[in-house]
Amino acid sequence: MQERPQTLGEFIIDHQRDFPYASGELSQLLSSIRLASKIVTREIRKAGLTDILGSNEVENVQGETQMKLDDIANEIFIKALKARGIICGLASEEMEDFIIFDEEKHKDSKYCVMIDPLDGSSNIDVNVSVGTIFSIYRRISPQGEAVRLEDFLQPGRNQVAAGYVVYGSSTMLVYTTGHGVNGFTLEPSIGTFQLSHPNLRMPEDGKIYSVNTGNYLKFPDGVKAYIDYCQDVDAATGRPYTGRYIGSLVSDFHRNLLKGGIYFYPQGTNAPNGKLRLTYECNPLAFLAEQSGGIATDGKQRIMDIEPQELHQRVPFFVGSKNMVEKAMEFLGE
Ligand code: AHM
Ligand code: MG
Repeated sequence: MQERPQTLGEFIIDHQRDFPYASGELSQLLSSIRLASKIVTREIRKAGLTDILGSNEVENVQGETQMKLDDIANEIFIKALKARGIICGLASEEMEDFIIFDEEKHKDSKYCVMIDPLDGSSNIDVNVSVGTIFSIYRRISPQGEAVRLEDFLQPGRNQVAAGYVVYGSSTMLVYTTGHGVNGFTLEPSIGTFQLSHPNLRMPEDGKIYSVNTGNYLKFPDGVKAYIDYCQDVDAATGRPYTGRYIGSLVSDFHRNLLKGGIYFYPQGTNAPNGKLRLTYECNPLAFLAEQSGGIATDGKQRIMDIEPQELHQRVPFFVGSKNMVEKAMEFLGE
């Protein structure tokens, strides 16, 4: 009989020894994310069947219409993460302020979580993949006190772990603790995540570019020139590249991680810092990109070296295969 693939639970316990002084809290935290993502999977899978589809007709803090499933996913993750008393606070893209967990059971917890519970949610109505993005930091304020804003405004290089769940044709959870990137696919009949993509490496080169070209005229000249380069014909470098843009960051990133490619959401005349949020979206994906051999930059500096100034800060974002991002930066520099 074929050997059974390792489950995520087994993998987490096995890799606890990557952290010599770890007390098991991070493992528990990852288990809570695993549980929440299974529940969110269940909700998403039946979205077309129930009245949870559609807009809540309320706007989130970013002024965007919030879908009902955004709320549901947000609550599921908060509940799962709060239940075990393993984190001291959480910030979510769906909420203006961070939440402090200060009940007795949280008093010794040293981790805080930043989360985009359902990214790309405008795709839900049309049955296209969406995702959850998460990022874990060790608090810098003293344990036992209420978590503070500074705990959430740490640069991405301080991340202890980060990952995403993509609710696609299958549900996959991909994460890193700074020791490479591993991907797990949910086996729906038994409800366990199984190690399906061990030690993921993003190809150094790729032939896919992902950008909303509808914004072309608003982009800086360097970005326009790079898009023109992607579309140019040159057999030696395999151009024109293939344009693929789902409009669901996790899915676009995931495809490029597996196949090689570049995703970018640059600044534009309408959006001086682009659209994506540094803390909830760019930092965790930058950590995964770097851990798999790729690059993530805002066009000037490494994403994970940016000192965040506010929770919902936006930054231009260029992420993907090393050689492709470097090439794009050449155009931006000119
Ligand atoms: P969201 O967090 O409100 O869902 O927005 C983020 C999403 C990304 O998933 C996606 O890459 C991008 O917005 C698409 O934006 P646009 O439609 O402007 O191209
Ligand atoms: Mg988002």
